[in-house]
Order: sequence, then C-alpha cells, then structure tokens
Amino acid sequence: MSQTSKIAGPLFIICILASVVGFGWFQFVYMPEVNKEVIVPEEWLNPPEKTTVDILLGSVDMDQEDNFLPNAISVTLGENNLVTWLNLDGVIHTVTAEVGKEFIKLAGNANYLDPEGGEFSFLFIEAGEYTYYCAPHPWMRGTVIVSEPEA
Ligand SMILES: [Cu+2]
Repeated sequence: MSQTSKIAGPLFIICILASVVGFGWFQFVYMPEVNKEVIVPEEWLNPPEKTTVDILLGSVDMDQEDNFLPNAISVTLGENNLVTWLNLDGVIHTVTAEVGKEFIKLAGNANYLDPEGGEFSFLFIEAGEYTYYCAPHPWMRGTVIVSEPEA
C-alpha cells in the first residue's frame, strides 16, 4: 500500500464530516438567523409626535449658514422617530442617506423634494447615528441620532 492510499480513507471521512457540519450550520444556524423576523414594538411604528426638519429658503446658496434646520436632531423610538423633511426653498433638494440599509434604500441620490412644499418622511426603527446630505448641494448636511426609550 502506498503512502497516499493510507491517508486517502481518513481524508475522505474528514471531508464528509466537514460537509455535514457545514450543511448543519447553514441549515440550522445561518438560515434561521437570516430569516428571523425583526419584532418592532407597535409604538415605534406609530410614534405620537412628528419631527420636522425644514429646508430653508436660500439653502441652494453655499454661503448661507443654515439649510437643513435643525441640521442635527435627536429622536427617541416610540416618541418622535418619524422624521419629515420639508423643502421651503425655491429649488429641488434631496435627502440622501449615508447610513442605514433601509434609509439608504429609500433616500438615494434621486430622492428629490420639490421646491416650495415637497416633503420626504422616514420612520427610524433602529437606534443609531444617521447622516445625510443633499446630492446636488453636498455642503448641505444633517444628522439624526436615534435612541431607544429609557427603560
Ligand atoms: Cu440641495
């Protein structure tokens, strides 16, 4: 018997075992984790208070100090985590997200808010610090800090 054929048997068994373990992990650990439903408390989905960020008249002017106002806000889940941006300027602006999978999906570069009254709302349901900007006017920047309610 050659050297090679002596280790072929054990190697084959190790390969089979590794496959079984890998499949088991995929089927019973990985997939349930991926398919797990995220349970969001009812009040987080229907917060009693609204939060509004105005896009001020003249925001298109790079030298104007205020554009998103307030440009940094803090909200609490279940209280005021529905944020609405209202465009009061005479030109189109965007709310373009930099952080958060769902926020980025809904608030992209083409998330245009019409002049004089266009709005965009987003319900934050995960704590974190979210930044965004206006795509055509990238000096316009804002932050939303989302916190869980205190227990
Ligand atoms: Cu803009």
